[in-house]
Amino acid sequence: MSFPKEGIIDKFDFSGSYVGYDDKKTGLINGTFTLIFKGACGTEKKYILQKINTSVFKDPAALMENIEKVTKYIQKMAVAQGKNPARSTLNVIKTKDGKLYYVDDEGAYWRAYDFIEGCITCDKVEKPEDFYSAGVALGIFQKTLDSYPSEELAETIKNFHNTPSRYGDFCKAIEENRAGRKDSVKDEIAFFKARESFYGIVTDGIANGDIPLRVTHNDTKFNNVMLDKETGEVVCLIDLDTVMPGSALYDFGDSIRSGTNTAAEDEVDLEKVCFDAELFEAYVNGYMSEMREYLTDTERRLLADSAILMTLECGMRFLADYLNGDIYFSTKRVNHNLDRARNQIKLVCEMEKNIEKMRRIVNSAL
Ligand code: GN1
Ligand code: MG
Repeated sequence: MSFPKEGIIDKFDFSGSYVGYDDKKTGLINGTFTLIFKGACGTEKKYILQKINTSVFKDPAALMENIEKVTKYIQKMAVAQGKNPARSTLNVIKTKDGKLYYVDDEGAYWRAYDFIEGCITCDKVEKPEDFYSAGVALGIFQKTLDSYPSEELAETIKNFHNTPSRYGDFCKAIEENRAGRKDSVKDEIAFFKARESFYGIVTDGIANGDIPLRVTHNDTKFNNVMLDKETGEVVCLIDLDTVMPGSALYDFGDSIRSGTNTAAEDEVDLEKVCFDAELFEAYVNGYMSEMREYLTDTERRLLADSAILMTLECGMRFLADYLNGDIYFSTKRVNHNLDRARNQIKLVCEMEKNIEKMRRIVNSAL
């Protein structure tokens, strides 16, 4: 992504004088830059500037409203609990005319945050302690927002983690076969079709009232968890674009999908893709330390299964995008989405082998 024209930087209420930028290359959706400023006495201050992907987020104004409401609420709760609000969540930097985003002359949407100093985010979990902390981070996030009325937030991407609806999109992609790739992925298609009866486990619970709608993050990949660079302790969850009403199981399951994979999400050597039960246990313990008393019986019963559900959902999204001609996720090579889909399929198989063990781990943490 090319760097924004300086005119854009001028629109935000940054303090100090602009020195330069870094291009951050993680994330499959938005373009992200770190801006460096110098204050009057020479101190450096950084900000995050992002171009919102409006083909994914069709209503960036509602998205920014959601983020502002949730971050202000978390900051307020942090102050009340004697915590540092600046390290408890993101902080939106408004434009000079008080808006949550700036629309440039090409119609692109830009937004900015304070840069949280002294933290790291990693694509891969290196040690159980870090994944324990990630579980604590999600637990704190959900617990803090337990009292926030989720109906005040907009559903910025309809049916984002509605797995039956994602499966419907997947079937449509097969039928349309837009990129002409259908016949080359028959086995992968059959894998997702064979599991159709499983896809409703969470949406059915929501429909019959056994699973509450909460404020959820909806993109709890390990690299969206900020940890302290020195101590490894929890700082906060970042990437709040998909914060909206959802199920706690979406967040738990997606964390496990991303963090317990012994390989990268796009690793092509499937021998390397396994499920790490030790990391699963660490996450469960961290998460439970915060959320144990808040979960309903149905949520507790489905925690282990939600990891399989979210892995299946992500896998079918990658495969659907492959069938559609790679129009959603950013890709760096021809079969990138197919590689990702195969990787998730392997991970599902590994989790299915471990499901009884996973359920036992959850039960002992309760
Ligand atoms: C996308 O933007 P990023 O990389 O954090 C996607 C998630 C997927 C993830 C898979 C808005 O997240 O749902 O789980 O890729 N975000 C959106 O890596 O679709
Ligand atoms: Mg994201």
